[in-house]
Amino acid sequence: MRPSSLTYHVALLAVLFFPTVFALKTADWKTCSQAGFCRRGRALSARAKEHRSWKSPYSVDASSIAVASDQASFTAAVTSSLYPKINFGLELRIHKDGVVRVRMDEVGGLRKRYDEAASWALIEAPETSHDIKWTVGKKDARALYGPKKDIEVVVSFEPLKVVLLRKGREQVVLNGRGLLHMEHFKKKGDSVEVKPEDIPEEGLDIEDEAQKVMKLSPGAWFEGDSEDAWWEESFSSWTDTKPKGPESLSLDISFPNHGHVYGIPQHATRLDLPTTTGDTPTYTDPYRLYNADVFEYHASSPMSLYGSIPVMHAHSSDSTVAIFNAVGSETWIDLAHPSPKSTETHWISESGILDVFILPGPTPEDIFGQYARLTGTPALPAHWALGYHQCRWNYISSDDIRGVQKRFDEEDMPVDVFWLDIEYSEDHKYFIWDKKNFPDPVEMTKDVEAFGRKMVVIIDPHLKRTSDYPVFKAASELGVLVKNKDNNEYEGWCWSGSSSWIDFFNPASWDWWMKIFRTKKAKEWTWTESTESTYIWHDMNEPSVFNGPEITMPKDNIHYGGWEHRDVHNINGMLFPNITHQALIARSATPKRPFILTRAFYAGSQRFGAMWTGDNLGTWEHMAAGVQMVLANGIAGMTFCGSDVGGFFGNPEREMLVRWYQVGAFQPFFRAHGHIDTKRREPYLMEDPYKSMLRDILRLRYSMLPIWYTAFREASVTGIPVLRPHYVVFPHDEAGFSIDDQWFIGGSGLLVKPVTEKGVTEASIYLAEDQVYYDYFTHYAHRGAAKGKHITVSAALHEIPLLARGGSIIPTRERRRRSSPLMKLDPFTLRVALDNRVSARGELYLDDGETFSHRDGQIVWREFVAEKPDKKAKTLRISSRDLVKEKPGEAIDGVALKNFSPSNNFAKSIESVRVEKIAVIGLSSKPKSVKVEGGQALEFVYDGGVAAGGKKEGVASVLIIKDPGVAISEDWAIVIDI
Ligand code: NBV
Repeated sequence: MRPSSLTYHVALLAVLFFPTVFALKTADWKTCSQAGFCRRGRALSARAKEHRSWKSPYSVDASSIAVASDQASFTAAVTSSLYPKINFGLELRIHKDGVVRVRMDEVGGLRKRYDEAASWALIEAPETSHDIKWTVGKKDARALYGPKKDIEVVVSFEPLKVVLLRKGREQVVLNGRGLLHMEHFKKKGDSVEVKPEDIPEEGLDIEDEAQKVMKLSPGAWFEGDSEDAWWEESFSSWTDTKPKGPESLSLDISFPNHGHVYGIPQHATRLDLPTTTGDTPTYTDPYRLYNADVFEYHASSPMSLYGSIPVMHAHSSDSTVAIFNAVGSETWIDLAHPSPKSTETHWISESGILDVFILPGPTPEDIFGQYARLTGTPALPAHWALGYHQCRWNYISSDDIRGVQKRFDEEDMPVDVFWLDIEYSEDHKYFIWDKKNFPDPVEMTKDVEAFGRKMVVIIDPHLKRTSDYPVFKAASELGVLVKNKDNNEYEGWCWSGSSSWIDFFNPASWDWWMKIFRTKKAKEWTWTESTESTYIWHDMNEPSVFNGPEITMPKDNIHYGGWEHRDVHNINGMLFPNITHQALIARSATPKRPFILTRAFYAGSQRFGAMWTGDNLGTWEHMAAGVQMVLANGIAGMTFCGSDVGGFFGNPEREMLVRWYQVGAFQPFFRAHGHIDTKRREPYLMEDPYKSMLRDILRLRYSMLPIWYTAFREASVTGIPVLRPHYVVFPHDEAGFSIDDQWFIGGSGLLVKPVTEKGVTEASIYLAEDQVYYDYFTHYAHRGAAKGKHITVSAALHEIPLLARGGSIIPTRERRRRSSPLMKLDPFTLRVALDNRVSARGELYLDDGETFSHRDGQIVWREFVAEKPDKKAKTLRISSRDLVKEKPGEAIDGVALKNFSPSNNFAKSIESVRVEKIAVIGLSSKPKSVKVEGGQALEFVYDGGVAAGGKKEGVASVLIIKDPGVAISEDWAIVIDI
């Protein structure tokens, strides 16, 4: 039996027999000290620490500086005093929005370094600013820019250092600690003559004066005196042949005035990233970015997981800045806080050029915009994709799927999507149905579609190497499979046995792959046994290879263009959803928005769909870690994200399952999933009271779909994540910078803190401002405080701590339906949660939810405002206005509203959709009358609550206006005479 499969099965037995005791395995993955280049990088930083006057050997050759005539770029030659004959080129570009791109590459080297990571991540070549003036002095070059001319980039020449300042304060510093090192390509046995004057006094490790003029191993004081893992390296039973030799890249990036850093997903750790170096580091290893299928991952660890986004936000109460380090190879990141208000990081990558984007902020929202202009915004999902997804490994037959659907309907539980894991396929030849159990896949899908529902089917990236598998056969004939180091088709082991992997870096694979997804017969093999309601799940795309080093591909495998797998590993997984995304758009005459779930991801993956946090464990610890991970993924672009509800491994007890559904219902991607050996746990299988609790949670999610969809519109335009952690909403409130267990949903004003602990009956929520927050269910008015305040809310098992921030108008749909498409013509309820100043605002975005007609203006986008016409007025006016008209400069999915076509068939199609209820929460007295402005008087019911007026806490008053007779897509106003 292959080794990893054996370990897998042993671990599986442990899960089965000791359901809550999980074996946390780490030995299959490297620590930094087991990865040659990371060891070298950390040793470099240790040497730098030992020598007080450590100085970077890299400097700018001032005579080589060239500034483009339009000021768009600054270029210069860089040399290292250790290797005077090796040339490097430095380039800085300042983009229109103030982002600074810093690139450095070896020039005229023995080989070319991989320089295409950014081209996979970026949406287009960024526009550079011409509104900049570089001033080149003797010691440095400077550019002052920004709307207030308060941002400055300084390139110091000797040693090379790049600093971004705002108002004279350092924001980001590259190579401030002198850890920059681009190992140049060399031949075995190369050494360099080091001249005595090139050796910094304090930086020298060598005591013998005579040695200074001898041939030293290259840069001994700097690089160390051993050729550690330069030409070959082993881990466990694998040997990496490293034909290119050492080519790693080390760079220190400091944030001298920022004490909190977030991002670099994916790791199972806190949002406010814990330290890995310094006096008392939380972790002893650096954070690792190397897409990996980590079996039973630890809930708190810097270890790699399935995806890698080299993006880090640095935050303080004054500003937020960020960096995007566009590198595709394995990367380790050390992190320390030399003082509570500053951060030092050290990035060590195995290969690639230096290509760092500095995002100047200064607010979190600016950072999201700057990052989105580089790598794109999250795709606007199909509306149904925000419903509830029911998955397990595996639903075993078409009739099983039909049976599950029937039970959901019998129990009156809404669900939108049923999922099929790998066992639907014949011998794990994906696309090919196992006809014994799935004799009628198209009919089965149609039965699901009959209720507006969809199927998602898994397509793993490993292709069974057998000539009766048309997908493998075609890929092999086309020559688009990844090659091994000897340039033959790479063969590894996965679910399908002996397998090969498509090399999506090869453009010849794209067209072919796209054609596979057509549902009609064609000359080539197409997936005729699927429908246009069949969507895709890409698992195992790190790629996971059972018999490969660290359960993935050997690094010396070869991709298109001759690049080694080591150069592109972290990008590789993203290409599957990328090309499949295009395929699903292309398969229909009227293109529909694709849905693709991916496990591996990279910067830019947000353009192609959703991701999940992989194989979590059925423990409370993992439930809480999942929340932190979803927040971290969100701020790095992957906002359409969720964790397996219920936990992938293990059999959750009832209480845990209910809590897990509560967490899932408040994550963007809401899917229950479980391992093949877990007991079935569909919500209808529970007994009461748990079953009713689960039903209520599902219904709550469905009632809130308008909120989720509206938040996704905003994310798809601005890049602001759907789940907003505290530091994003209150960037000046230090007390909240480490909060990662409560969050806001979009701009709706809903603040949630699901319980992730056993036996809890109360929860403490932090309120950052002097504002009223109403309990969503009881309308209890909690009062925050200007300096921040913790409140306690009841959180018995059936209760979800959920508050509506005063000042919000929240649109919901309260009718019960089997699936979300059936809600299309349902009426709306508006909850008006009045703030301290008796006002509120909210938004609602709607479109057909499945095609791209929204790009053509087929949308409804409303703003609701509740306000007193003036301070002393005795009336409260609640109005609805058309944001399409109000904001002509805004864009939806890249198309400016002013360019929309005037005819709006979508708006017409929902003309009849009413507002069926308006609930005004927090009025201080019973209104005298309520009427439609310029129209009829309306009936209302007023419940005065319990002593909740002014600054007092208690149950707030609720005014219910039933059936106000207004349509959701029209302008209207309702006047409440108070
Ligand atoms: O395809 C089987 C599973 C899948 O259910 C899970 O969600 C993935 O993360 N897959 C991993 C492979 C095997 C896991 C042990």
